[in-house]
Amino acid sequence: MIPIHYSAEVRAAKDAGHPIVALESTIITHGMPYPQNVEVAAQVEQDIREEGAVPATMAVIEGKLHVGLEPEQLQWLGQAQGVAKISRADMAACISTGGTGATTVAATRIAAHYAGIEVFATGGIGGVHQGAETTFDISADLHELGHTPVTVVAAGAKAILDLAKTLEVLETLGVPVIAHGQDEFPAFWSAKSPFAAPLRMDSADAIAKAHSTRRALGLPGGQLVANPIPAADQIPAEELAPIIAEAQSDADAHRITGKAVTPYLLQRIFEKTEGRSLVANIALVRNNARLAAKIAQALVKQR
Ligand code: PSU
Ligand code: MN
Repeated sequence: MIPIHYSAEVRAAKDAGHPIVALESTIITHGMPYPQNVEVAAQVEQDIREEGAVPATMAVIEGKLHVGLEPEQLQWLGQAQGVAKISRADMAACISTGGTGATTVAATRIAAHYAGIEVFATGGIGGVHQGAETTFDISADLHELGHTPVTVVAAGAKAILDLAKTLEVLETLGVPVIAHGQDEFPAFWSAKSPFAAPLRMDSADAIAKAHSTRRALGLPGGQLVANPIPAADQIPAEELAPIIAEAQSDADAHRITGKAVTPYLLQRIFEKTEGRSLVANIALVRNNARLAAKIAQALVKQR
């Protein structure tokens, strides 16, 4: 077995059987600028505590798998240069070579499951990119949702993606997509999209029951809970559409490929919205963290 380096808080919660919520770290190293990244990460952890659960931010630091970061480790990671973005494909290599990497949705799910954590909060999952019919750019996050029995709360898939194709792939992989409190699949910065979510649930309890039922049936894979951004914080989809299109054509013109695509698009959208995309991103991550904490608590109570 690969040893897990727990934060003191997560170790105590594990021993006591308290609810724990996993958090990713790519959003810190590749999704937001310093120092907001560290402030937001600490704030999201605090939101989870205030809802009665314990946060476990994942990262690989100098070859060690960390489940829960101490405040000084979070500070360090938020400023570190050259941190890898690790997904399913690079996780083992990062650990075996003594590397340092931030975990994407896919890698965070792997780490959470390895540490026995069943609930995870993030901003938006990766998915099928626009133009995937020629580039084949489909995030490993989707396959991981089909593999690992962890429920993730996200504000849908990022609107930079092809949402229709993303929903089709999730269906193919047998991933339940559950909209929280509305019928539509949310579009990250906007609460609504033109797409209906396949499932809808209105409480953390119902989501926790569905999670346990899936496990009891012996089905591999986890659930995607699509939690809309609070109405007051959203950016209307009509306003964002041309900005996303410009960012995508910039990415094409600069031949951005592979892992660099998502961080590049998010950065361009940040610049073109003069930072508004980041404000919305922070609001939705915090909202997701609170719902994830409630689901983790419901799971513990139902046991
Ligand atoms: N959401 C954000 N910023 C990010 C990401 C999500 O607001 O940086 C990251 C997540 O870690 C997600 C990853 O898993 O982008 C997807 O990358 P890719 O499309 O390369 O699979
Ligand atoms: Mn990709």
